Amino acid sequence: MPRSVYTRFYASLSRVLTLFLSPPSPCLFPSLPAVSKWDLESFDYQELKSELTEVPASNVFEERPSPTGCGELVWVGEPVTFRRAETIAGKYGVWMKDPEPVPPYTRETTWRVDAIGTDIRQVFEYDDADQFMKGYPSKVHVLPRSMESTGAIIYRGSLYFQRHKSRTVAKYDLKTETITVQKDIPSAGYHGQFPYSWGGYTDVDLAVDEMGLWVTYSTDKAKGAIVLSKLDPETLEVEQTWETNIRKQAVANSFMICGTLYTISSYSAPDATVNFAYHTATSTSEPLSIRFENHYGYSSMVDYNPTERKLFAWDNFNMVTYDIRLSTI
Ligand SMILES: [Ca+2]
Repeated sequence: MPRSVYTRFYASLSRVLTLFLSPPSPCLFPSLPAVSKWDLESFDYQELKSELTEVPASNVFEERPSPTGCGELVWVGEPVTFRRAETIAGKYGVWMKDPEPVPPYTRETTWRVDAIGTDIRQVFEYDDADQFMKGYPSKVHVLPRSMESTGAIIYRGSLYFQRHKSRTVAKYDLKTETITVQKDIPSAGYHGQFPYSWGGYTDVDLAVDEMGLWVTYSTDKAKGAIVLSKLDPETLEVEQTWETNIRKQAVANSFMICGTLYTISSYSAPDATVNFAYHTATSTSEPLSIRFENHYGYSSMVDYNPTERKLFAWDNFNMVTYDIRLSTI
């Protein structure tokens, strides 16, 4: 066969083999299948698409995760539902696992905050996925200060959250049940000044990835464009700041993977997309079109867990995860 056809055939074979031979990503809930039928069908579709868009032969052999496991987002799977909130307080919310837990917590410990209300203080702690799915918390924390909206994150045994009606981020130590540090995010808009498109006072959105702790917001100076800062998780000092060209109110949510900010086009459309990436390494952005399904029509929180290698989201009372794939093309 001609060399170009042979190269393409070999590339397809190599990618299919990679799919089946690579170790499965750490499975959040071992009782559930790691790869659904849909995922495989979708991968086939992705394969077809990548063949049509023609991958240059010279790039074919670089298309694999880097040694750190980092890469660029190329695919988001269909949402998998783990739990539905029982009351109206759970129409919006935050749920997550700690990507770097510290004792007494583990990678199985699961956390949940129902975020409807003006005095959000309760943080539900579950020993594992089974207890979470059954709705049996092992403990209910009551925060000494109330939380604003759905931007909170859990990292290294602490809950980081934006305080109600302020630009202050607080670090709450889950073991000692105290706020250990709090700091203003300089010039950050709050309480409806620069929310995401769905509103809900989503002015300040915290995120964790392979590189550490981040915060997404905007300022008067940035005129509503997304500003991104890397935070020291110990002191909450801003280490570095990037001003993007992505208007915060034009996107539904965002998350960080490997130092890149990704935004979602819509909180309600069933056929939404991950529509922009902003790379902090190069201070550049690029448009994307990676399918992202809002299955229940109202995604109020989307965040990445670098240990689980999944997106965690809260979609209209439902707590869901999405598998992802990264590439280093
Ligand atoms: Ca987010």
